[in-house]
Amino acid sequence: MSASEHRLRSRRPLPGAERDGGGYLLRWQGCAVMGVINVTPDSFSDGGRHLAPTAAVAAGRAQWAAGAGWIDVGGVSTRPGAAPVAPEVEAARVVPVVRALRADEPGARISVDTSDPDVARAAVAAGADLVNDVRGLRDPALRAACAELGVPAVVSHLRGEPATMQAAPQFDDVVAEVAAELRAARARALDAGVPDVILDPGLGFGKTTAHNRALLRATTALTELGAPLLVGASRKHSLGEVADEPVPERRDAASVAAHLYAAANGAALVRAHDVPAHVQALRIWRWLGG
Ligand code: HH2
Repeated sequence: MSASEHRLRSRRPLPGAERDGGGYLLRWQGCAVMGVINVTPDSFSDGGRHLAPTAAVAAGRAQWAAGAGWIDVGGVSTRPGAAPVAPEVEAARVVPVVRALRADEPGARISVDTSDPDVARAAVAAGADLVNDVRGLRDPALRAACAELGVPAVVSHLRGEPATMQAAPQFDDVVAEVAAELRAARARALDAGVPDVILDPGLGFGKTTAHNRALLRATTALTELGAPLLVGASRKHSLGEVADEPVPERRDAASVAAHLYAAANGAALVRAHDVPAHVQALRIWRWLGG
């Protein structure tokens, strides 16, 4: 079985992309790894570890050297109950890291994990190639920013707000509802002029363990929504519950297992804290014909 090809368009130069009409087209085979760099004091699994810019840049460079396809830099924790962060503080965390990574690794693809249009603009000016929004570009100002900047976006599924999302997640048919809402969010983004989107079911964002299981098991169906699919299960609570591991940093084996399942069912990207473990696992799986 040969791995399927995925495509992402941008109107800005994107490392590794070819010229395509007036823009750029990135193509890749199989499942790539998006490394997580949380420049925060309070992220659920690695808060504080990369708050110092030098630590964040070193970790990003190590992820790129280990074979990441993207490095995702975020300055706000989205865990339930996390304290709000002013956009100026968020920008002060992520922009120097993006700028230094761009300078040190000109070939790296860099994503900024934000829902704020001003942070997105500042990060793209500093060298980010992609906007990753856990709120699915529901803010028209963020859609307009991505359209104007000419950068593609990750459109992730979330109802409500991260602070309260786990209070009482409710779906009648989680797969059908998430698929319909992602389809609508994709259309809204493209209509606004965003060059392209990656879709993400938003595992753990307003979902129970049963919802997350149903969405993972529906990976193949979700790859048919007309965009590359990103799956972000890394270290999340549901994996800890099923694997019986209460400490998030000890959930990397569980994360690899969930992500290999997603890759085997057509995911184009997995968002992971432990990049070397994921790259190794995916290489072996590909070697065996997966
Ligand atoms: N999960 C987190 C953050 N950003 N982006 C996408 N597209 N998909 C995800 O599943 C996703 C995401 C949460 O993980 P993390 O960044 O490690 O934690 P925190 O929000 O506490 O910083």
